[in-house]
Amino acid sequence: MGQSERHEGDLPPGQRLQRGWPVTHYGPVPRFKPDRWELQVFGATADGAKRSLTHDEFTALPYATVVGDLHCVTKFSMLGAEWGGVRARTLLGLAPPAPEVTHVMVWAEYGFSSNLRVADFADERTIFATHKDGEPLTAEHGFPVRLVVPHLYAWKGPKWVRGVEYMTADRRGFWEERGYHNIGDPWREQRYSYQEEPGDGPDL
Ligand SMILES: Nc1nc2c(c(=O)[nH]1)N[C@H]1C(S)=C(S)[C@@H](COP(=O)(O)O)O[C@H]1N2
Ligand SMILES: [Mo]
Repeated sequence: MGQSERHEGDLPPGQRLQRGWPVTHYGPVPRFKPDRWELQVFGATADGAKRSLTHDEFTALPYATVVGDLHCVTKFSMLGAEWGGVRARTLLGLAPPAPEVTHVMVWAEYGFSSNLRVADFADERTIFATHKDGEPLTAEHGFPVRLVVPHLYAWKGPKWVRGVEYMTADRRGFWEERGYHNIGDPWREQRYSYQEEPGDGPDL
């Protein structure tokens, strides 16, 4: 099915609709400590410098909303949520990557991570969400900041984000190292790493 044939409200293959919003993650829910929290942008930045944003600095960035779905690889989907926060594009503008950057690693509390191609990260709907449907996120859903990448499976969106690493070569994140697909496009049902084709990801 081509992208042009997709309609608002469609479910990717093999997914079912979920009522409510379940909580899914590996490990404990971190406690937010405002004065210790910072968002770091590091790796191959254009000027070689590392950036660090305090929580106040982050929440002062331009606020945007995007409508996007959440597709968990365990087969439930939530459709049409309105996410509020800071677009990934805004961060790219604030801390530009070097021209040779091809991928980013998004880091969360406790070492959780997920890798994305720069184009997926720079997508107009990729957002560091602080709110859903006008309400601040709860701790379980990623407060204070979680990434949402509506066009990819939801593990590509770490909750409790703390860092963005610009990379000049691809590297697998937490689930991508543990059997999940390196790209994770739900419309192509890219669930598992054994489905990868040459060029989809680094060697396992
Ligand atoms: N830090 C962190 N973020 C994570 C995960 C995780 O284990 N740790 N799980 C991912 C998965 S598999 C899913 S489906 C979504 C679930 O988000 P929700 O609990 O808000 O529904 O979070 C993603 N983000
Ligand atoms: Mo998931």
